[in-house]
Amino acid sequence: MNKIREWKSVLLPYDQAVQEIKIKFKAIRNEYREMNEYSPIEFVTGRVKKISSIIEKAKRRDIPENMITELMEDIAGIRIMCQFKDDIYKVVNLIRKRDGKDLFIVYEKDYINDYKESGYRSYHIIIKYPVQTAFGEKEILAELQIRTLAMNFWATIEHSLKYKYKENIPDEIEARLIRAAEAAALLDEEMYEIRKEIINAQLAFEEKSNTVRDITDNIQILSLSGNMKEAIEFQNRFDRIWESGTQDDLIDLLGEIKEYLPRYKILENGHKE
Ligand code: 0O2
Ligand code: 0O2
Repeated sequence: MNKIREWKSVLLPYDQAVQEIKIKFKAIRNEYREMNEYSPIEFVTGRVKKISSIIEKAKRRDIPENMITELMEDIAGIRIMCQFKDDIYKVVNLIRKRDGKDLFIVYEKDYINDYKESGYRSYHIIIKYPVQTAFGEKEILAELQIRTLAMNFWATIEHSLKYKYKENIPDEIEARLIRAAEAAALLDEEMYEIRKEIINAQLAFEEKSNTVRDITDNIQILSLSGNMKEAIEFQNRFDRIWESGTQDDLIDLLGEIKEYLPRYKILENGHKE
């Protein structure tokens, strides 16, 4: 078998694991949002390490080729971004609760309390993750990096500079990066202090947009089920409330519209009751 084919088949379960883990964390975020609750997860990304980076890291760490999948922990990488520092530990607890169920924690690294010399901050959890393949179950290692948006901003930029300078970043730039990491940490602290205000504003926005979605969906059902006159009337009232009404007015209107509809047809939170 040639090298390229070999890598492709080795990396296939990693790709599947990344897709699955991403879906699972996005589902947690969506559940919170659908329930009009604050989600400690802002967004999730994931990637399988590039073959060139695997080879380069194996060389740097003296890992023999036949030991790469056992010793390299971040071939599958998931990043979970949070708005605030305390969200990171909420996500860590969510992950710990799943330990022994759909994933197995190998170890954790707290690069937040114990940040790196470079200034790097993130919480890492190395897991074993079982993947069901066409050829049976395969357990792979994956790295979960949990960080705030500010930590992610810094790490993304610093990583690209490291790539450009191949680890030999000029002293002056390195010093600035350390200062920038401290500024990002300060930003996280400041935002943490006003998080209640921010979260309440975001929840109010989310609640309003969910109510508006339910109203417009249900008005459409009303018109499709032949109640055109009522649908137009409700639409006009909605337009007036939109101009000058409150969230309570929107909720009252939604309640009234629902009374006009047969129960099984009411749409709420995007689902049929
Ligand atoms: P949503 O619901 O918009 O968040 P794929 O390429 O299909 O394997 P995916 O998830 O589409 O996978 O791409 P990737 O690159 O793994 O993740 C990108 C996701 O992160 C996208 O969300 C982006 O919208 C989201 N993202 C990236 N940067 C930011 C950011 O600064 N803020 C926020 N809120 N989200 C960001 P999705 O998956 O399209 O779904
Ligand atoms: P990628 O895919 O390019 O991100 P190491 O030997 O230090 O490279 P180790 O010991 O396996 O890595 O684990 P460590 O130190 O916990 O780092 C693993 C990953 O954390 C790195 O993956 C980075 O994604 C991130 N990371 C760690 N330190 C830094 C840092 O100083 N700056 C930035 N931007 N990211 C960091 P890789 O190997 O870089 O792969």
